[in-house]
Formats: sequence, structure tokens, C-alpha cells
Amino acid sequence: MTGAGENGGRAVDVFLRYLKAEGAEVVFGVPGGLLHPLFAAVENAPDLRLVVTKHEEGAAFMADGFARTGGRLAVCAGTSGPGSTNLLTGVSCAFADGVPMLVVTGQAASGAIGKGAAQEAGREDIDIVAMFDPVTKYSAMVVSPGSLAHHLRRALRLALTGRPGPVHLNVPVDLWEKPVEEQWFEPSSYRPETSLFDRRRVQQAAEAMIAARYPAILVGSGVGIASATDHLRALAELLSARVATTPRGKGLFPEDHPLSLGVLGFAGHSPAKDTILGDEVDLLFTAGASLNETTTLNWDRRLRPRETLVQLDIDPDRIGRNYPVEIPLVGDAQTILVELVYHLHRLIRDGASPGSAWGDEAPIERNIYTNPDLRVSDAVPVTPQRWRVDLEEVLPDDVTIFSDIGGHMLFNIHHLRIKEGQRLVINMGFGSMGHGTAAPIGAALADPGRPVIAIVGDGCFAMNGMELLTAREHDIPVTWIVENNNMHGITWHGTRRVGSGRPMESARFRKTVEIAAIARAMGLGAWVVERPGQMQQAMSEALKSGGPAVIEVRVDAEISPPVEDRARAVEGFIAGR
Ligand SMILES: Cc1ncc(C[n+]2csc(CCOP(=O)(O)OP(=O)(O)O)c2C)c(N)n1
Ligand SMILES: [Mg+2]
Repeated sequence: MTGAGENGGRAVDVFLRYLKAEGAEVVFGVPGGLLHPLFAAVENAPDLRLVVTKHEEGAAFMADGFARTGGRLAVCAGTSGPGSTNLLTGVSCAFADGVPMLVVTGQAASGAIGKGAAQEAGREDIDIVAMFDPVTKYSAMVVSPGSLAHHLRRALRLALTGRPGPVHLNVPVDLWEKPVEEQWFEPSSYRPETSLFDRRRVQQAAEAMIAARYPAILVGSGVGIASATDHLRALAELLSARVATTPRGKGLFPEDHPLSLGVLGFAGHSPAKDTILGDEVDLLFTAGASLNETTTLNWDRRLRPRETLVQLDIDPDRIGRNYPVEIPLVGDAQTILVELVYHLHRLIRDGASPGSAWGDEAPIERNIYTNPDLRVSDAVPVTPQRWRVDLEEVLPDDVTIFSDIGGHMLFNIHHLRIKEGQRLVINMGFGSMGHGTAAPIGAALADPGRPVIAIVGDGCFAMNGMELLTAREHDIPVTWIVENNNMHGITWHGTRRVGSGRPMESARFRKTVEIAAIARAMGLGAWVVERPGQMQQAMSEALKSGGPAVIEVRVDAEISPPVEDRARAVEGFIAGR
């Protein structure tokens, strides 16, 4: 391969050189004629890996999983026309949750655009640039080989600065192999690493925090994106503040910590709800939480503390969006938390002492689960609660757990305790089924030293489960637990709680499916769990196998997930409340 030196090479060589400089290791995608030169170059690049997925949506989900856990640039690509429309849902997921990703799509040759080339998707018919525009931070067609690097640097700058997000470049097929004369830019020279904060506001926040009698913290996913979990914990301990997380932030503050209130929001825990929506809290500090419907239980007004709401967000547009804020802190969570902790230490050194009076109150209730009896039930088939309790016994301390979307996610939020060092990933913003099935493959590639498992429903598995073949082909060791209730459980149980109370019977599948048999046919190791006490061995063996594996759990489908909050919200929306 011709390397892109200071003075050039082919456009595609310059392009790959930037990807490598940004830490990209993998390109996920499905090839097609209009993208061929890029795929051919990636395949031949010694330090890049081309992972051909079964569906472009899977490629976008995998890139998303790679970025969420790897903390570096992820790339996915699809050909023009259907390749790009297939990418769209995955890209939207990344946009909703602020995940950086470079999306590349193919295009007809520059001289043929507008003449009706096969799969052409230009301005006059399926306008792909416009299609990606609302779900990316930048979407552009590259119109000349000489401007490719310019557009790429701009796209990378936007993807990786501020609130991260996906960016899209559409490249006519004839541009890739054209020679270019290029001046090389190091990433640090086109992409600012900013760590801005407002000193006055941080001081004001520190003073309010140290004076608070009943301080509480709500931890959102932004704390995870900023790698600020340790800093947040130091702050909470310094203030003796009680700490809840959002559903998406679940686990960013260890749920086995004495200050943990659990999750606030859908399928959350009563200590979080009673405390944060109660009337004791005088100062609430929300960190990297967008305060959306799922967290605030439909924007419950009682979330406002008695005196001071301190809201930290990297995006000023999120500040004061849903609740009036006394002290706004705009910026990266880690940068600001470092400053806050510094100021708190300074105040303490100058004689102040934290005012927290929580210690005089009743300790946080530890029996936080609805239906605690179902957690210890010996019934067969196993209850959804019981196998999760069994699972906790054998999960590695550093496991990354992906959850897909459905009733199983609500069970995961409520019944799975995420301990220190463990991590949970849910595409909560967009809530797309299938993300939790495909994205863990990207995560396992990004961080091969860390075990990755996924808990998905049978409905989600049916949508994107073919990507397990991708894992098999590349020997990517993800263990999928497929909770088989033979239905869209969230819909069936949810519809029993709204309107007439008649369950939507069409959401129950008409025939049973043996997920483990499908997995075996795909060449994966497979286990079936039907009884209490079987999960421990199945998971231990699956992890030990070192390859991709499936554990099908046949659960008691009559047991409802904790769907009440979601049902109430949907009912309110339908009624226009
Ligand atoms: C792409 C997409 N389509 C539809 C939905 C709406 N939806 C949310 S969960 C769900 C059913 C999930 O079924 P399954 O994976 O079996 O999970 P269960 O509720 O049974 O645990 C549906 C249809 C969605 N979130 N995403
Ligand atoms: Mg199901």
C-alpha cells in the first residue's frame, strides 16, 4: 500500500491515515460496489480490521458498542441506497446517546450523479446526505478528492468535541483512488481538547454543596462518557450525599455502596424515588443527566429540591430544559468534578465542615425490590427475577453487560445489581430493539480484556440475532442471555395496564422457538436454563468456553416486568395529559 506521506498518495490512503491517528481499529460494514475502494483498502491495511456484518444496522450498532466502551473513534460504512438506509437506525441510536462515530456511505461516481446510476442516492432522489442530517453532527457529500481530508477533519472535530456524536460522509466511488497532495494534520492540531469551566459557578456550587443539610446527587450517563465515576464518588463521599442514578446511568455509582439509593425512573427503586421526589432534599446535583421522561417519571415536579438545583451538562441546551436551575455548570463532567472536589477540600481546609444531616436519618432501605418473593422463588419455569439473582453470583467483577429493549430491560434495571467495577450499557435515548444484541460485539473488540455479556429478549434476538454469526466468524467472545418468554413481554404486560386492560394478544408469538437450537446451528456454544440454580453453571461454562455463546432462559412468561411507570406514561401521552 502506498502510504500517505507529507505530500500525498491516494485519497483513500490519506483517509485511512486519519482513522489510525484517531485510534480507529475496526471498520464495520457491508460492502457494495459504490464503496468498494474503501473496503479494499481497509482489508489490505495491516493495522485495520474489516468486520463484514450481516446487516448494516448491526454494523452501526457494533460501531456504537465499540465507541461506548472503547472511548475512541468507531467507524461503520454502508453502500449507497439500501446500505445507507439500513445504517440509519443505528446512527440515530448513537446520536440520541451522544456516541462518537464516523459513518461512511457510498455514492455513484461523481460524473454519473443525477443520471440514475444503480443505487445512486443524490439530491434529486433518495438524498442520503439530507437523510443523515438530523441524526448526525455533520453530514456532507465530498465533491472532490482534494476536499476529502478537509471534510474528514471537520467531521472528526465535531464527532469528538463537546457532546460527542456521529458524523456522516458520503463519498462518490471515483474519488477514493485519485491522487491528492495533502498537508498532514496531527489530531491535536485540528481537534481541540477543551477542559473549560466557569470558576465562579464552580465556587458557588461548592459553597452550596458544603452547606446543604440534605444533599442528593443524580448521576447520569454523561458521568460515564467523561470517565468521571471516581470523581463523582469522591464528591458524594466528601458531602455524605445520597446518590441515585438514572436508568441509563445505572451502575455508574456502585449499587452496593452505602450511599446508593438505586435507580430513579422507569423500573427504578423506592429509596431513589422517595428521596429525590421527597421533600427533604435541599440541594440536588444532577451530573450528566438529561432529565428526560424515563428518569424524571414523566417530569415529576417534585424532583426539584427545596432550595438549590445544581445541573451539570456538557450541552448548554440541556440546562434548565425541564426544571429551573439555580446553579448551571456547563462542561465536561470530569473537568468540573475535579474542580468541585478541589474547592470542597479548600473550604474544609479553611474551617468549613460538610453540613449533611443524613446521618441522623433512618438508614437507606436495603430491601428495595418489588416482589422480593419472586427473587428467591424455586418455581419451574424459573422466574425472571430468580435467574438474575443467580447470575449475580457468577458475574465477573469487571463485566460489561448490555441490555436490549423490552421487559427484560425493566427487569435488568430493577433486579440486577451493578457492583463496583461492573458496567451496564442500555441504548436508552433511542430505545432501539436489537442494539443490545449487536453492540456487544463491538464492545468486545474494543476492550478484549474485559468480559462482555448481553441480556436480550427473544423479540430483540429475532430482529438482530443474525449478527451472532458475525461474532462466530471472528471468534468474538460475547455471551448472550436470551430471555425467552415467547412474546413481546413489555407490550403484552403493558397493555394489561392501560385502557381497557385487554392484553394485546398479537404480541404473543404463535409458535415457540428454540433459541438454543438456532445458536447451535450457527456454531455457537448453547445452554438452556429452565430452573433456579442452573444459571450459575451455564454462565461459568459459557465464559470459560472463550467463544461466543448463548444461554436461552425459558422463563415464566406470566410474570410481569416492572412496567407500571412506563404504562402510566404511555397512558398519559395517549390521553394528552
Ligand atoms: C426497533 C424497535 N421496534 C419496536 C420497538 C417497541 N418495542 C419495545 S420493546 C418491544 C418488544 C421486545 O420484545 P422482547 O425482546 O421479546 O422483550 P420482552 O419485552 O419480552 O422482554 C417492542 C416491540 C422498539 N423499541 N424498537
Ligand atoms: Mg420476549
